[in-house]
Amino acid sequence: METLKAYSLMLTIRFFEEAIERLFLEGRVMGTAHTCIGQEAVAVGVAAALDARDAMTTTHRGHGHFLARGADAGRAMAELFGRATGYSRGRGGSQMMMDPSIGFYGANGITGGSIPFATGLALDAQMRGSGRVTACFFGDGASNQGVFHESLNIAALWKLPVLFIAENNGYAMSTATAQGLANPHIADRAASYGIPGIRVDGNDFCAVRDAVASLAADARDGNGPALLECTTYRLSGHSRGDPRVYRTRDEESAAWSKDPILRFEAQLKADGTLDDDAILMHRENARSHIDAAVRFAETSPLPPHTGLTDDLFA
Ligand SMILES: Cc1ncc(C[n+]2csc(CCOP(=O)(O)OP(=O)(O)O)c2C)c(N)n1
Ligand SMILES: [Mg+2]
Repeated sequence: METLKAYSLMLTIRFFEEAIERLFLEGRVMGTAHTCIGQEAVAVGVAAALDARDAMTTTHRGHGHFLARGADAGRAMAELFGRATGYSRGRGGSQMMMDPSIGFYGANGITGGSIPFATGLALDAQMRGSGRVTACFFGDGASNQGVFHESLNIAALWKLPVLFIAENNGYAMSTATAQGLANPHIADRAASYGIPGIRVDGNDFCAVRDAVASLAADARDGNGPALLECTTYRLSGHSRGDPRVYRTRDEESAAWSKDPILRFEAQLKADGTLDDDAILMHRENARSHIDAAVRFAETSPLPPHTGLTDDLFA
């Protein structure tokens, strides 16, 4: 992925998430959603290192991963608005978006739920010899689920081509990692299964991209899975309407000073790729892209009542 494309994607994700937070406050979108403001470099860094044939699974906080993988912002927004043009025809909402045609096998509202799913996708890839690598996102909280350990064990044992990407964003709802993880370094857990465990600065796009590129090449060569811990910070609240009483505004200000987008912009300016005008132009383009997505969603039809029982299996 070209650097400027990656930069645009990070902006698209940021403005998409900010739009959602605004739309909730205005009462224009119902239900709930978990935004990933502050975590854009992880989503785009991983997507930038994968091939078109590869697969991704995500969590309840998955809009960024989906957009980074190439989802259409209008259709993703329409899903949040419950419209027939949405990725799940308006029936799933934020935590049920998927599009197998771009190798995106879905969000998952069950904490840790996508970890065994990704492991199964990797088994499929191995059995078919497709050369596909599956990237599986999950949070620090999810790394405490039993299924995390079961999946890492079987993936290591069978040398499955799956990359377990832990987004250590400091919190699982209101529980800080220091309160929830006996060893705060998730990557250390890889040693229990004899697989590589690497920790990178998740606010650094290039660090994430380069680590994933190398681990994906190894997995594709038949060397099995790896665990990559990306340290970052959830700048947004856990979900809609979170008063964030479990942390201080000072802590948040310190985290904002490490904003991955500002950091990437500074880097692109320093190496002469962008100047202030170009940054402004990219920001304006990304904003109009999201404005158009909201217009598309809001003017799309609701699903017809006649189809209420379609796609129900139980
Ligand atoms: C099996 C299960 N247990 C509990 C929950 C409630 N829950 C929703 S999000 C969340 C925290 C997840 O934290 P983390 O894995 O760190 O992801 P983050 O929200 O930080 O992205 C919990 C406990 C759930 N959805 N599923
Ligand atoms: Mg977390």
